[in-house]
This record gives sequence, C-alpha cells and structure tokens, in this order.
Amino acid sequence: MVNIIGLGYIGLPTALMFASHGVEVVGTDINESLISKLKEGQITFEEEGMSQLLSSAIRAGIKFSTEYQKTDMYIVAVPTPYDNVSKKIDPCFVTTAVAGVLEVCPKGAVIVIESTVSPGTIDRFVRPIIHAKGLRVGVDVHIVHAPERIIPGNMVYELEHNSRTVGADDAIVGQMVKDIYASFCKGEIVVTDIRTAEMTKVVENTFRDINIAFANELAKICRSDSMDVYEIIRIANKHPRVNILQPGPGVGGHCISVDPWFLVGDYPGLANIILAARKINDSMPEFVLERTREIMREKGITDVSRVGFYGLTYKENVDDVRESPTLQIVHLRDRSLGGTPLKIFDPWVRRDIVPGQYHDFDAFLNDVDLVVIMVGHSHIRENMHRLSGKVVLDTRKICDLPETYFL
Ligand code: SAJ
Repeated sequence: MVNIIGLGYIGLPTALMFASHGVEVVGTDINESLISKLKEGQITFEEEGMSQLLSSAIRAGIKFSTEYQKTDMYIVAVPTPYDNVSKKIDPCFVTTAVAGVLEVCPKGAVIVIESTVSPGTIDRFVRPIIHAKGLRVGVDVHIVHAPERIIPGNMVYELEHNSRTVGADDAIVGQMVKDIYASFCKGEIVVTDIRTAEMTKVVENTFRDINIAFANELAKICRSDSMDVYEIIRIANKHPRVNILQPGPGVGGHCISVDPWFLVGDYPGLANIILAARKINDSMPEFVLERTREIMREKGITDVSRVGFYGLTYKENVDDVRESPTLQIVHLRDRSLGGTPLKIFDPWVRRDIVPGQYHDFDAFLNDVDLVVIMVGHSHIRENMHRLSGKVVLDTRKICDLPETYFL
C-alpha cells in the first residue's frame, strides 16, 4: 500500500493515478474539509480528466484520511514555499510530513519526496530528522526523491506520458520505486542519486524561466523601438536551432516563478543569468501597467475604473491563481495608487479572491471601456467578438480584432 501525504495539485492526481492502476492507496491530508469532499467524490480543483480519474480511483478502492498510515511506502507531495527575503527554500512542510511518517512507519519503509526541493535540502533538513530519532537512513528507513514534472492544464496526460526521475541512495530501492511508478508511467524512468534529482528538477524550471525572460526582454526592446516582437519571434523560430517562447504579462504559478530563486538563494554570485531572468519576468506586471497607462493617455481614457483586467489565474484554462501576474498587478497598484479596486473577471475563478472581482462576464463588459487580456482562456478566445468596440490590450497575442494593442 502507498500512503500519499498531501493531496494538492500534485499529490491528488498522483494518488488517483496509482489507485486507478491497481495500487492500493490511502491519500492523507491535514485539511479535513478537503478529505470530506474527496470522500464524497468531489474534485477539489479543476483539471482536465480529473473527475473521471477520481471516479475510477474510487471504484478501485482508494481511501482518504487525515491520518498517516502504517505502510511500507510513502509519497510526500506537500508545498515547498521560499522565504521572500533570503530566497531560500522553506522546507517546513516536507520536514513536518517526514516527521509524521516516522511516527508510524515500520522498519525499512521507503519515503519518496515528490515536492520540489532545492539541491541539498534532503541532506540538510530531511536526513537530520531521521538521525535525530535514532534511525539509520538506508537501514531503518529509505529516502528517495522523485520530483514531479506535470504541467497544470494537462496533468493527467503528462502523469502517464512524461518521463521522470527517481533519486535514491541505493540502486535496489531506486529500482523498487521505479517499478511502482511504472504501474502508470509510460515514459522513461531514470534512476540517479538524490542530489542530482533535486538539481535536475530545479534546473528544468529555471531553463523555462530563462527562456520566457528572453522573450519578455525582446518584447520590451521591440516596444521601445516600435518593432513587432511577435513577427520577429515567428520568423526567427524558422531557424532550425531557434525556439523562442512567447512574451507575456509575467510568470506565475508555484513552480517556474519560485524554483529559480532556490539557486539564486543558495549560489549568490554564481546564479547571474538566473537572477536577471527572474527580475525580467517579475518586472512584466509593471510593464503591463505602464502599457495600460500609455494606452489610456492615447485613447483619452481618464477614469481608471473604466479599465478591466480579463484573467486572474497564472495561465490559461486552470483555476490556480498562485503568483499570478494579475495578482501582482493588484498588489503593485495597491502600493502605488491605492484607491478603487481594479475591475477583474475570470471565468475559472468562482471564489472571491480580490476586491473588484466580477463573476458575470456581461456585467464586467458593461462596466469597462479598456480590456487588458491577461490570460488566454478558451472562454475569451471563443468570446473575442464580445470585445469589439472596446479598447483592447492583449498581453497574450490572441485577439484578432482590429486596432488591438499588444505588449
Ligand atoms: N509563460 C509565458 N510564455 C511562455 C510560456 C509560459 O509567459 O511562452 C508563462 C505562463 O503564462 C505562466 C508561466 O509562464 O504564467 C508558467 O507556465 P508554464 O505553462 O510554462 O509552466 P507551469 O508553471 O504551469 O509548469 C511548470 C512546468 N515546467 C516546465 O515546463 C519546465 C511543469 O512541467 C512542471 O511540472 C511545473 O512547472 C512544476 O510543478 O514544477
């Protein structure tokens, strides 16, 4: 039996996937209301294919509990926030989860950590709590790092098809964990050591951050000299070895906008491109605000309450708002201007997150003259005609209405 600790964006789909593929699973989370929802067969966040996966896992006998179970394999998928000032990882959720597991696990149990951690975190924070209990790593308990790679919006497909990494001290334990993931994972599963697995995960997200930053920097350069960045990227990408990503309003989500900071925090003075990329991506919400002010001046819009922001999530077709560029704009404005809340609409966000949030698209459109498209949800792509007659600033290059403004 596998006990999955933490049933959030990663733990839940992983638990459901194992259960649907014949592995006995108990999913554990400290959040009682989340556990009751799951027991009632309700999904806890929107994601393509999740409802069906939950039904199939329930049919296969998955159990949910707030208690850690006594079993021989644990998968820890809890959040790993970072300290805003030092930029270093805060491993408190991981260490609390491991300490909880140690209270109940039998001798020889394997604890797999899926949460993203910075290189060296397992050595610095996880091994010591095992030693402190008088237990020997590799004898009384085994530690493995198997970082996830799935992309929100396509998680179910990617869980099954992506290749993945398993970092272990011991090749036999690594192979055992590989075999269990192979119950559902059709991709290649590479077994390596723990530090390599930790570093690889952070490097993957940092690679993407740097590449997005390059596109964003090009957008700023092209704007300053009246060139069309999208056309330039389109043409440049015809080169067989060039693949520039898309500029956007900033990088959100709990992965790409966080993980590179671990390298900056741990290797100050060495992580230079990484730091510059983070700064460029973090500067994009301010750039969108500047563009908005410019367009307001050009169009003679003086009343900021006639400006509306479409999209509150960090990217299209997900309900996740963590570190989203729109939230960053809200905070920037709160700091610089205060005053009336910005008007915001997102069809994916039904709960109230910020003041000034609309839940009705028509009411939102009625109340604004300038729409800033922050997220390219399918909803806006399908309803683009509803924006005709409005001034539009499209930060995602999805609007084909005449006279649309871009980054
Ligand atoms: N973005 C751009 N321009 C682009 C691509 C993305 O501005 O061309 C923005 C998005 O709008 C979003 C942010 O970047 O705000 C990140 O979105 P994403 O779709 O690139 O990635 P995430 O954060 O949803 O998921 C990433 C993935 N990592 C990589 O692609 C290397 C995923 O595979 C990881 O599992 C996930 O992080 C994670 O959990 O670490």
